[in-house]
Amino acid sequence: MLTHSACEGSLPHRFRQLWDEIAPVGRDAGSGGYLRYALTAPELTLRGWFREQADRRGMPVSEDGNGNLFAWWGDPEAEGAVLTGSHFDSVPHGGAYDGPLGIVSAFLAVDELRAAGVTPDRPLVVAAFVEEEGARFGVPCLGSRLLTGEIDVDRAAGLRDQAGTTFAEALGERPAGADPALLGRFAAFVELHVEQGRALVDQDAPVAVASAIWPHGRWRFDFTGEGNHAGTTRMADRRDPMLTYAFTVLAANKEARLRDAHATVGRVSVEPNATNAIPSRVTGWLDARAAEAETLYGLVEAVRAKATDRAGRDGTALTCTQESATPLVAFDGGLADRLVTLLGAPVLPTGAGHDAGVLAAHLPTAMLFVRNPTGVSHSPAEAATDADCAAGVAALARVLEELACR
Ligand code: HGY
Ligand code: MN
Ligand code: MN
Ligand code: MN
Repeated sequence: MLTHSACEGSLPHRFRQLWDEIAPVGRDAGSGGYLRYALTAPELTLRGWFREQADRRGMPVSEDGNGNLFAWWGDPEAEGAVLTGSHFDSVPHGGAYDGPLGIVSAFLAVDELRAAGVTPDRPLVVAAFVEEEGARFGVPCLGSRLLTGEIDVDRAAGLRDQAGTTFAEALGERPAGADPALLGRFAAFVELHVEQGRALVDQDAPVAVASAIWPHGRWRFDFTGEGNHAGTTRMADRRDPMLTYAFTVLAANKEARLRDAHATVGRVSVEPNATNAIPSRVTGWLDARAAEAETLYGLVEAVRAKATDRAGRDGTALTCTQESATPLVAFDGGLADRLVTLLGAPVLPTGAGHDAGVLAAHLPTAMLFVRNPTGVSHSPAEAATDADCAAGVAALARVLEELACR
């Protein structure tokens, strides 16, 4: 058995040393946040770092043709492998921990197991999934959706970033799509992630086990009107899509509060985006989440109905397109119970999406959350202490040992 004393005294220090290797990559000096979009220079640097880490540990790396990387400790052809890892990519000006913490912790957990003389009976695999945030190509968890066949390959290949580059072009090939043979080699997936709220601060615990992910999705609202001169167009003559957009944002907030759900419009684009022109078009992206699918879809329908009604009054037009959807994810109860018993950790649901949520439909999957003292995420203010990160590594190592040693 792995004992806590394996390298405990030095673990926060070793965490910091490894962490500092990637800390500067893609960091914006102005905001202090990260611009690590999938398959752009900073993320490619991190993927190179992943290969170096695997190499240092004698772990061969395989790719699945979808942009996902896998580093293997043990025979890549063997069945029953235990998968861990997360993603490198960030939202615009995102925090340091969302994603990379799961990958750095995975490599350190391998080190912990080796230092304790543990030899797994099944392969242990560290993964880096591509485009988890959907910040570049619009669809979150794109890599894991491709691997599991949860997104059509042609649709994924043709997704474009804001410069017009397709995902296939960025990847350098048409994505390979579902790989049931590879998936079939994994007996379990455990993703460690920074907590994206304050529950562990309130509960005074460094690590939790996830119970569920709220159903959530993204909807694009395109409002069109008539572009015109700001100084000469009478107020009564305007067909201003910004008004319909603004009304819709307020409606989304109100409808979410009524239902104890979450609605956010965090991205907007305006044409022609001139101070002295009434816009011709405004596009807003609605991110909506709720504990139950019925509540989620009821919320989106209510927002759409109110926006449509308002568009009629503003003389504008509205189209609403669903860009992604993630159903309720209830993590494997048996696996979560095992982890809770092993770690004595609290259990948390979350409103955040993860590759673990996609993989959960295909293999027994669990998540560990590490306390975030600010409770803030998708922002430079996201945080975790070295001590809590070390507790996360130790917890992950124990879990991997439990799952990979018969
Ligand atoms: O948007 C999300 O829930 C995430 O953190 N990927
Ligand atoms: Mn995120
Ligand atoms: Mn994440
Ligand atoms: Mn003029």
